[in-house]
Amino acid sequence: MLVNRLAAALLAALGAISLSPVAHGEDGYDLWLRYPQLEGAAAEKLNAFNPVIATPSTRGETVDVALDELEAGLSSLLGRPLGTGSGGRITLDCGAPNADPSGRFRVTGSSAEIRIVADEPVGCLYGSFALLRELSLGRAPDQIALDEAPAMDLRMLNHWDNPDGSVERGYAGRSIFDWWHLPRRVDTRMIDYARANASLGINGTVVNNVNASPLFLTPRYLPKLAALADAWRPYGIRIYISARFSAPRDVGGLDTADPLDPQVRAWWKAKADEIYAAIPDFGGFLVKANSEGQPGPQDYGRTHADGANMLADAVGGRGTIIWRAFVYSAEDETDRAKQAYEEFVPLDGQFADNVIVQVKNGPIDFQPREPFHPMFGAMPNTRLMLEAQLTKEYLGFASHLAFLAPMWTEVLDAETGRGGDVADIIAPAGMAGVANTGSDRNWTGSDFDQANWYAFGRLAWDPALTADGIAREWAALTFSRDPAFLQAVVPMMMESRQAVVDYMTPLGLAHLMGTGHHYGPAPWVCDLARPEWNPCYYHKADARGIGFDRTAAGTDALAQYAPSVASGWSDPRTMDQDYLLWFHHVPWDFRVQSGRTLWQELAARYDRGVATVSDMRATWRTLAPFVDRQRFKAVSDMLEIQQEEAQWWRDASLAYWQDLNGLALPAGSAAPAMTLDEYRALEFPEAPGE
Ligand code: BDP
Repeated sequence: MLVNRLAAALLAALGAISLSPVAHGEDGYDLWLRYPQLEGAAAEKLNAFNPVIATPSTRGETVDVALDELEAGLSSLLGRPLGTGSGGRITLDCGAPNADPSGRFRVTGSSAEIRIVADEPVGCLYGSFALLRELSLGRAPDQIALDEAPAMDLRMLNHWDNPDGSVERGYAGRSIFDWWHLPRRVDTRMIDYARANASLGINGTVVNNVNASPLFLTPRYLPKLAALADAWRPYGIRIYISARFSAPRDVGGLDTADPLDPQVRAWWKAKADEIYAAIPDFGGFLVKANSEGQPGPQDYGRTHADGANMLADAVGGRGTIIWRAFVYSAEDETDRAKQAYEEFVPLDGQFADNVIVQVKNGPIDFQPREPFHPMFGAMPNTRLMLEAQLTKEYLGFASHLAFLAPMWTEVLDAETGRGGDVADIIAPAGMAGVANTGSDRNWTGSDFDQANWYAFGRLAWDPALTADGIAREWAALTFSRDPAFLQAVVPMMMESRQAVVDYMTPLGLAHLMGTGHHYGPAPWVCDLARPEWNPCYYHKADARGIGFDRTAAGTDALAQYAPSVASGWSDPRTMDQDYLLWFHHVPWDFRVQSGRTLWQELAARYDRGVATVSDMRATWRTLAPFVDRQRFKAVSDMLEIQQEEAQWWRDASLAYWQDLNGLALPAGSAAPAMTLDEYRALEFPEAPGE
């Protein structure tokens, strides 16, 4: 895209074409880095400033990238090449490279100069992107005053990509990583990927699925990984891999992977040495162990700490072990929502310093809404990192418009009652996002899913940012700066996630999706081998009532939270209704806070969800004048799918609940379009992502 922009700027200068924000169809490839030509007062101010980039005294690959970005971005915003003579100077003072850069920068503007100052080159790169963002949003050069440092060290994407090019829970085509042609050919997409990440401050990437192939630990893959590491280094991105715990057996020729076995320890140490010889700034390993059939230390009667510390010892001070807390076991009778806490909290203080435990936002699994994970705050002597899912496995895949920043800020801002909110707890570690990228031209399968990549990066940089502020920025950079557009599109984005909650899993319900592919409603599934694979396990509905009793009378999962938090959720009459059925089993005629019965409220929430999608479609229809035709149509088509599927979720769910409770639908609530048996009979052999 860099080349495209330079070419466009050149052509514009020759008078061959004029760049205009919506003049041509766009395919979304340029993400939020389009930098369309400024108009009106903003254009006048930047033209009056007349930027000229001063050559910095210290150069290097990262500073060179920053200079290229500034040159291309500014000329695109101006609609002409930059001057070289007199004009407003843009100066960079970038310090020296450092193995552990803070990323901090300051950008200050006056009528004659914009200064970008950082301790290390990557700070200059972040500052350059921040400057371009501010200018693109219409800020005048002399008004620029930024002083920023990331809130957390690790801001990373986790790709669930496989060596064969498939992507687990990927809805945007095939993997972006071309293992077949690497290391000889590094696709230009790898550079554009790095640019997009660096523009947000993302500084780490795990390139393979947590359900890891041991191939990534073989000599065959090392040059491939090294080629990517080399391509991304100038952008401040370190490469990590998911490590399969049984690799010493799978590819190491040993007959055990016991973390306390000296040969196993020596194998990992030698493996780490081999990797660091090829990639000196290799980030480390991400590990999913003893979960969903993955191997782990418990196979040998050892603990998660034994496993993590063995790897931590192998990488030593060179890298980090990120050990996932997403564990649950078939043999365990415990409420699934309690298992991670029960396994990990007793290990607090036992993990090596270079181990981070990565915890999903909620205690089950990336549902449309979950309470925050009770591990946050419960392990004061362990660094905990938050794992969010950008790819919308449980929120309508790429087809549904659901802006996830409101979900993530809900979690980040949640008070744990044990040393701050979740953002405070994770600050010493970081945030990981399960990536939503793929080979689709628009990267994320739909235009609006780009917003989730963007929002994740912005929040990992600064969790104090507001969701609507991020929506506004993204929409202005991605579609149009017109205030009339933003005034309509931001509220639409802001209500989109709650709409999904309403039409899929209202009032604290969870995990009612189709078996395996997780596409569409299947609350009726009750007969799968493992109890916690069944939607019935989660809703516990019958003729009398619905919901999972997690109070002391039930599984007492509530007791895993600090008393101040647990007490807020203990009384179904006064608590936040959004978590009602997560924590309580109540009769169908239970009176909720609206004064309605639970049954009436449930129907009303489903209806509200479907109605919100209709509103979103109506809003989008009014926005045609602001968006190029290609992307306008792409979004419209997706909204149509979402409308149909929202209706389907509502209808099939109500049909099933009615079958259990025998109640008539509340007045004003329309009958489902099909019978329950018809919904149950639907099959989706081609559903993506499995
Ligand atoms: C579940 C996904 C599964 C992942 C798992 C995980 O369905 O594909 O492997 O999470 O996070 O939600 O490990």
